[in-house]
Parts: sequence; C-alpha cells; structure tokens
Amino acid sequence: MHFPKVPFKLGLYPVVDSVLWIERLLNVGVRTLQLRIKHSTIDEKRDAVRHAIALAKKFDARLFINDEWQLAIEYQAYGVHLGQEDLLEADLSAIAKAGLRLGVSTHSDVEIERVLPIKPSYIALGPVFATQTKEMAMPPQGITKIAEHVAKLSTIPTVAIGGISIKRAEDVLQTGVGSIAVVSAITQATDWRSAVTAFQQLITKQR
Ligand code: 3NM
Repeated sequence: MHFPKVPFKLGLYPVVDSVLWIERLLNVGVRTLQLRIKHSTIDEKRDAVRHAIALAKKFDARLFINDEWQLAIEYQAYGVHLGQEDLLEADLSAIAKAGLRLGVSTHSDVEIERVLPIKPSYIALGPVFATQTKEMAMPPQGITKIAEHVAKLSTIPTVAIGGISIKRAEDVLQTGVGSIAVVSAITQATDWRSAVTAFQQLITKQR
C-alpha cells in the first residue's frame, strides 16, 4: 500500500461540518481542511462531499474527508481521514489505489504502533486537551506526551487535535508538531476570521 505524501507541515487544519464552513475558510486562505459530517442522511453527505471537493479543487486546497472514504474516492478528494474503528472497515488499498492521501487518528502509544505499518500520510495525535466537541474514550494526553510522540515520529507528518485554543496553540506548536487541527476555536469563536488570522500568525512565527 502506498499513500501519496502530504507536506511535512500541514499548518492550520480546521475540521468543519458543512460546505458553508469550507467555503468561508477557503476564502480567507486556509488550505488544509477536513469535512467531518456526523448527523446527516447519506444523500446530504454525498451532496456536501461532492460540493466541498469541487470547491477545494478550485482553491487548490487539501481537503480530507472524514469517514466517507467511498464518496472521497468517487469524487476524487485530496485525502481521507479515518479513526481507529473506521480503519478496520475501510478498504485501504482502494484508497491508496485511487491516489488519495490517508490521515489517521491516534490517542495512545498503542494506537500509534497499530497504524505505523499502514504508512499513513499523516498521524493525528489527540486529544491534547479536554474537548467539548467529541466524546473521547481516551483521556487528554497533554503537551509533554504529544512532544514525545512527535519526536518518535520524526519522519511522519503529525497533527495535534483536541481542545486547542489560540492561547494554547503556541505551546502545542513548540512540540514540533506539523499541524494543529481545531474545531471549536474557529467555529465557536465570536470572530472566526480573527481566530483564523491569529492561528495563521502563530504558525508562521514557529516555522
Ligand atoms: N478528534 P475541538 S478531538 C474530532 O482526539 C476530534 O481524535 C479528536 O475539537 C481526537 O478543537 C476532536 O473543538 C475534537 O476541541 C476537536
């Protein structure tokens, strides 16, 4: 299995649940994104995935589709993002054969060991902090543990996720992680545009 590479530092990586958010973020210069839709019918998902992929292509952006790997292949997304359970069910060789990148979620040393043989395009490490956005079976790992993972995974692009606010982003970036993935720090912000700018500035400063 051979998944195409992604840039070693993917930068700011918002995870959003609608085409509207994809469009907003593309328009302010975000170029790595994930569409993560959980509570919709299959037809709604198909429409959103198709539309989001078409938009991302226009902006030459890296759009990862969460879970819906068949739709991602059908509409030729940049990549797919899978959780530990989805990994067991997805046809990874079909994803690789279609030329899509693969990002995977991990929450512990054991989960990292489990995904390494797959040689994913990037490994997400989470949750860094407690998060209100997703019910997590695993406790927050904290900055020190994330830094340890990043050091061990020195040849694989990494993404930190979970409870990352602008205030905490600087510490997270100091672990050397290639990217920070955020949901609420952007979608629940009183001024989401300023939030995006603040994250982008921190990331540029760390490079
Ligand atoms: N995955 P927020 S944490 C979607 O650890 C997701 O795998 C996580 O949302 C993981 O930035 C998470 O609002 C939610 O905390 C992140």
